[in-house]
Amino acid sequence: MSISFIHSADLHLGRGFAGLRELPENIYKRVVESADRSLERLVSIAIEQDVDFVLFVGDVFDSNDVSLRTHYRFRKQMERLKRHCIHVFLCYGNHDPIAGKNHFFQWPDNVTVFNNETVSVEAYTTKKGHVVNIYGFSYAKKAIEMDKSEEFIKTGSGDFHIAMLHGHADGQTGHDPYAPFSVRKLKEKGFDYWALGHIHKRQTLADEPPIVYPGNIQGMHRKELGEKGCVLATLSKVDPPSITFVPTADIVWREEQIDITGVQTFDDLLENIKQRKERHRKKNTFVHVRFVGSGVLNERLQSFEERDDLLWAANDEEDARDPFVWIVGMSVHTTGGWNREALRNRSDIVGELIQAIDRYDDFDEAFEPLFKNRHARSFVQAFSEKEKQALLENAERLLLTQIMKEYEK
Ligand SMILES: [Mn+2]
Repeated sequence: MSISFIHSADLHLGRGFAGLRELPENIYKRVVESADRSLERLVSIAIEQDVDFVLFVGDVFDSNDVSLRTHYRFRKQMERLKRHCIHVFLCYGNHDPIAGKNHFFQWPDNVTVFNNETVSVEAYTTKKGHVVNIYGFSYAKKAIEMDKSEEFIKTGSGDFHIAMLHGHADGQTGHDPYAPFSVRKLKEKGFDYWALGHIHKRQTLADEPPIVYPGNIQGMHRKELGEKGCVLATLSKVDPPSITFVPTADIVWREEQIDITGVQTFDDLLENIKQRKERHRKKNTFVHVRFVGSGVLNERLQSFEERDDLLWAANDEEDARDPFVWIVGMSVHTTGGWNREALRNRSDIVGELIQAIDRYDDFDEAFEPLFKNRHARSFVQAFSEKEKQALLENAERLLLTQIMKEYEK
């Protein structure tokens, strides 16, 4: 006796990509459609694998203001599943709560929506006659502060019990702590599978029973690195559960670190960048390049204009390639060939500068204008210690590059 299903969350369909307007038109179009294409692949996999059902655990849409086109595309994929008699269970998350929802279309009748903020249960009978109890809830508004796991209580005589929970596991970072819960408590509740959503990084928090974040289906910025997709799960009454990640993303985000130590010319540097690009040629890829090390190219890399030109050269003719490997940005963490300790011990302005940087802790004062500005305030959050350190290191690199250039004249 076994069942199989696809577990997916955080599709964020209809998301805008304001930061990527500089892209060539054909690549920008691909970005806009990337999540839709990922969903299309996910549905194809569900059909090929002939799963019993598909779960979408919240943040299906990026907001309640997404376009008619986005709703239409989603409905079309649900209809494909319907033609193959595959049922869908869906709950809405903090990005697409029930209140204020824009209903362009009705979903076909193979889609069951958990339309209440209180946890409820749906009993579903598979083609082989197994009864699966599926539990879920949707966000009514864009935040839930309470622990929803309390409301999940196994009921009825289903063969399998699956819980859908869009929320924040203890110990996670980088996401709003909505519907927070403890993994330890979930384990004690006797369910066969916890289908989580909300955290975009794919991870298995427990094996028995499986407690799984499938991650989002399409990376949306340079911090969401690597393959993205869904989880194909098989649960059985005799064998251990099988949990397989299936990549579906249309564009993969990567990072490449290039050490400039010993690199003498821009010919060599550009050649190096082009070789790195070919490593990713199998899929549409966005690459962020980090330059590290120290050497003769440092000074010119610190210049915004020259970096911009290098970026342009690295992407030359790339818009005609299929798949494309596009360099989306470059960050410079390089230094000149100098020895920081030796510079620090000097009794001139260079030594004073480095000593002042080492003593520096006036971050609050430096950030004050930013946090007092009512426009900036809504975009900027408090800086972590690590981010403060990175800002300081960047400032040091820029200052030293300028000052040493004058000294070495
Ligand atoms: Mn969320």
